[in-house]
Amino acid sequence: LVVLLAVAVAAEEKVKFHGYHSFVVDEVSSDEVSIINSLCDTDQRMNQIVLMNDFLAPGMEAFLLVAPEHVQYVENTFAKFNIPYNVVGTDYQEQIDLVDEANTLARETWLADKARGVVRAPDYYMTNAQVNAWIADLAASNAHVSSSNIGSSEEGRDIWEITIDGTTVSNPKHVYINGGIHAREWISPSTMIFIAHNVALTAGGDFQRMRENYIWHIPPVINPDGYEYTHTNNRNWRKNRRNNAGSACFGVDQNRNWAKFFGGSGSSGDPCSDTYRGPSALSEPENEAVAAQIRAIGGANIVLYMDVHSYSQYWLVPWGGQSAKPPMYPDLKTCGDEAAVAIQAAEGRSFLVGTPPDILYVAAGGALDWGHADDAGMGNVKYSYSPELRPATAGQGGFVIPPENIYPSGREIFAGCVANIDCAERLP
Ligand code: 0X9
Ligand code: ZN
Repeated sequence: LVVLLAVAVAAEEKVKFHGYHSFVVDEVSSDEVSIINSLCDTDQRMNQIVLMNDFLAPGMEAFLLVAPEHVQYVENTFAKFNIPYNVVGTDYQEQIDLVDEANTLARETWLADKARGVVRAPDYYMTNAQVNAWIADLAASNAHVSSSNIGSSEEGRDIWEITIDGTTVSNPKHVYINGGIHAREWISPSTMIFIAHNVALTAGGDFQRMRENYIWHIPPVINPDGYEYTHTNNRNWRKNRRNNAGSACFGVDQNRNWAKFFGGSGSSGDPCSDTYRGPSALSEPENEAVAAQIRAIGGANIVLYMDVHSYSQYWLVPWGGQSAKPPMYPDLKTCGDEAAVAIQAAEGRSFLVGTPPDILYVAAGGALDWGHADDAGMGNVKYSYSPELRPATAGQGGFVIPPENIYPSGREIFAGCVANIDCAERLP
């Protein structure tokens, strides 16, 4: 209790991870899943032995962030159970600080370029305020770009959506891509911003073709409260900042809160869990704001919907909430595979294509499933995906990777989108 109180009192200060070790266990067995789960904190306020995978299933790479005073204990436990492991980092705060320093430099260079008239996509991780100012600027300087405030977060922040309509065809279809549903996955909003910038402005090639043929809708940060919190309080925050009634713990996992399979396995009813689903389907205003936009466009008019995460390098296909596949799975998989080929050709990285249960775990209430489902009031988009962006592993940086990744991530994910869209148009 004393520890919990101390943690609660300190909660307003920025959480630091000095000396935290990054432990990785490759391809965990089901026995190892149980051992690791009992080793890790069950309460998000502890921050002592943190399971960075929100959920662990056999076959996955486990990533544990361990406070210095518990490193010996974790090593002993792994030795006792004969679990092979690697320590891929010994100071998580240093990893965070190095990326922050690189980010400051990248921002200064971008601002200096801008001052001398060079307009290019931001290659630094922006704060909420910077994202919103950038969106306003893009819309103000380009007649075919508009910005709309699609709703308010739990704490009252605006949720901005970029719309790019440079179409030259009649009855154009739409593309809808949302970023930043999980706060700590910083490469997601930046990749969305890269794509928005280039679809809006780049002459020639696929950017121009995509601009002229489709109306693009991109809200890059659909969890602005959580995103802000990763900048001000805890780089490791995942959920939104819902003040949960009757609990001392904050936050709903917006990717367990959607209506399809709501409440099913892989989601938690405990507000202190990182996969807390919330009190009811679409209880979170941030999700409802996105849902309303997709309903208004109409799923049949949307050629591609994506809810974009990091990390692991996957191109996830519905269903996430159950092992059985949707009837349209063969087409979804075919086009996902074509996306992966295009991604590989763009920057040389492999992305694995499949359903969450097949390659990760069952997780009910995800945006991916709501996007695809044709139940009343749901997305009804045939081609609905949840990419997990770079890197592939915790050892390659996990959620905290240098801003030099933003352009290549943008190029490869845009290449994946183009291939996915072209495939969708080709199939009956
Ligand atoms: O667990 C998630 O929400 C996603 N992984 S993450 O590490 N970015 O949190 C996977 C989402 C897969 N979608 C569904 N299972 N519906
Ligand atoms: Zn995520």
